[in-house]
Amino acid sequence: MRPRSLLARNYSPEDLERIANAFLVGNGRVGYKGTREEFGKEERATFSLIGTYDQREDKWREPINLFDPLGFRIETSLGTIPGREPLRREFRLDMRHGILYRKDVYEDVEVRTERFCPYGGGLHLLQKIEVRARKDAKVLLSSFLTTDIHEINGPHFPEKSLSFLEDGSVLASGVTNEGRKVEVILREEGSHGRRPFLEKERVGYLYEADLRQGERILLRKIGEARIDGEIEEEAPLSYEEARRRHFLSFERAFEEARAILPRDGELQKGMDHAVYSLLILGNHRKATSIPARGLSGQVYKGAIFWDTEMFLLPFFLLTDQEVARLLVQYRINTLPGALLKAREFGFEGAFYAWESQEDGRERCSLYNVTDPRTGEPIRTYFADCQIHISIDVFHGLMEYVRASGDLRILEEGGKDVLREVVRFYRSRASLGEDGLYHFKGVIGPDEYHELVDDNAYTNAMVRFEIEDAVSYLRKKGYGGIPGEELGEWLRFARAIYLQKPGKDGVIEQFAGYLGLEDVRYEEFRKRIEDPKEYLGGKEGKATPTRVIKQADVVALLALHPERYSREALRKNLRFYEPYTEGGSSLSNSMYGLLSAWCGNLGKAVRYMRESTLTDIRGSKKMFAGGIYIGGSHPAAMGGAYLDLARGLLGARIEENKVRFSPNLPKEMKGLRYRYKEGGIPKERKF
Ligand code: IFM
Repeated sequence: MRPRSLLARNYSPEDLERIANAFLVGNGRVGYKGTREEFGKEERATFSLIGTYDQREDKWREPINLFDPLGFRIETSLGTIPGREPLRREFRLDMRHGILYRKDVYEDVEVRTERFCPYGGGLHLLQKIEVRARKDAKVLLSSFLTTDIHEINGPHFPEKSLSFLEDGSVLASGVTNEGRKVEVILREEGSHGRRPFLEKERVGYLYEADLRQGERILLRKIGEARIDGEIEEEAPLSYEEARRRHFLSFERAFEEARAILPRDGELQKGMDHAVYSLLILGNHRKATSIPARGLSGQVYKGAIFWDTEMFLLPFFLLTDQEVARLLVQYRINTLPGALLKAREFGFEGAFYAWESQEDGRERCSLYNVTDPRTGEPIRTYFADCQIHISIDVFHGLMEYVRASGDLRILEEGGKDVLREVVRFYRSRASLGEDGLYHFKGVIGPDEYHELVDDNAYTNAMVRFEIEDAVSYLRKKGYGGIPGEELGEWLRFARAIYLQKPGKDGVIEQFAGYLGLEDVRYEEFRKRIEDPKEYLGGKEGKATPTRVIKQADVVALLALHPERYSREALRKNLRFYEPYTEGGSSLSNSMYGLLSAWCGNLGKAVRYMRESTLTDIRGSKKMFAGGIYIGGSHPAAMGGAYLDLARGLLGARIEENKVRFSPNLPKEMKGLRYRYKEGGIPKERKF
């Protein structure tokens, strides 16, 4: 057991990026990176918000970052922070209570802070600062709200201003390029008298005190954001009361969702971090879904990918179906964007956006990476051809319906999603001379090979998901979609061409894949000249080879093991593993899941462990071509949870009844798994 806390002591500057992502706090609506309070835009300090986007001129549209209420500066006779090096420094993330603590010891003062975003709450960020004298010292603490913030594709606020409000709070206000009014209000209570100050891009107070050894200045701050004047929830009046509530509710959510693993401190820490990272993304208020980089900022345009349905949803289905419903609702609400995209590409039905924002329109640029050497944009076909996204959305919706038994959501727009997705694939398929439907010119989960025909994942997922949905809806006697129509879906699905395992048991990733240069990743990597080099696409070095970015056939087998023989599962795991770069953080968990189905439990645990430690280690790629893609990795966290719950415990949830068929390695015997059934917390010992 133990962990529950993540510690970074006397960290070095190279660790800062990793800590910023692994130690972030949030509540599914807003978040704040694990950066030091004196950090600003240069260090990418970010008060992030999910669901409000802005576009500046022809730059990429991305979520706005909020004005930053955590600014501080401390002066004593020995110097200024920032600018001074502490003797000791520490961040401690209390994962059980969702609070980040900082403690820095300087020669004359000790600085302690804590911060959190109230669990289940609105757009609030709270912070406490304590400056304690280690020897008699005159301390000047300035605490401020700043409009000088980090933005990747900004500036997003051509207009912005700072002011004092009548009650002494300070206000930063701005209007985005798209005309959204954004305000951040900061109210603070201090232990000492204060003087207001207003300077370019900063508004706040100065607290001055002659401290005797052991005395302190204490400050409590409550930051609140409003978009277009909307108060999502009233800001708490009292810091301590809000903290008490948050502490208890986060603890409850965490303890009810965590697994207690015997005798493996590292895995416990990783799994706790995965659960923590998923809980801080659980939004109980709006159907905004979860961006690929979660609350860590504007990377990937704050967009929602297949990550949500395939990697994140399973956690919420087993721990908090209120959040799961909102995730599904988001896809229902964004159906118009998917209908529009299909029309724009010349198809019918719903072609969901590869990178989706609040309106569901496609936000993935046609030139989504750059050449790091020349800076030239590279044409990528993710938006045009990564058509598996629609069936992933379909899968997510049906998983939710099957898990919760909530057929009502079908009446509330869910059935239109199903229908339009099927319509899309019918219009996108071409009928071959073999009398079967083929999907040509697509991209599978391995994004390096573009414009390929008959990607195994895509074809099989479309077929299996439609078949499974029809059989479930028929079994339920669901009349929202007429039986005749379901029959047509089924006829279509059954006529989709499926790659069968060859004589050697291998399922070819796409037509012609096996004819590519047979070089394993370990050998191939010697050809990489620049670590930022983009390996896929027309000119990419991986393109003429069998090297793939991430699990593709393996993902299919991991998601639908019941459709294949154990032999086929094993052979494909063994075949694809050496060709897989694992460049995407999504890859490990699919390998973990398939390893579990193959009974290779040691390997399953290894992949799951890697996945849980993704952000703690901060080892993932920071660049795709020349584009910065750093940040946190929610899908790796959700994927690790999937490996544990589904792969090792065999958890299956149907209409709120969870059944297990465990497949645990010896060393994990005694594991205690906590989940919910119909909203009721349960624990099961294995
Ligand atoms: O959705 C993934 C994709 O599969 C690989 N590139 C990153 C995306 C966002 O996580």
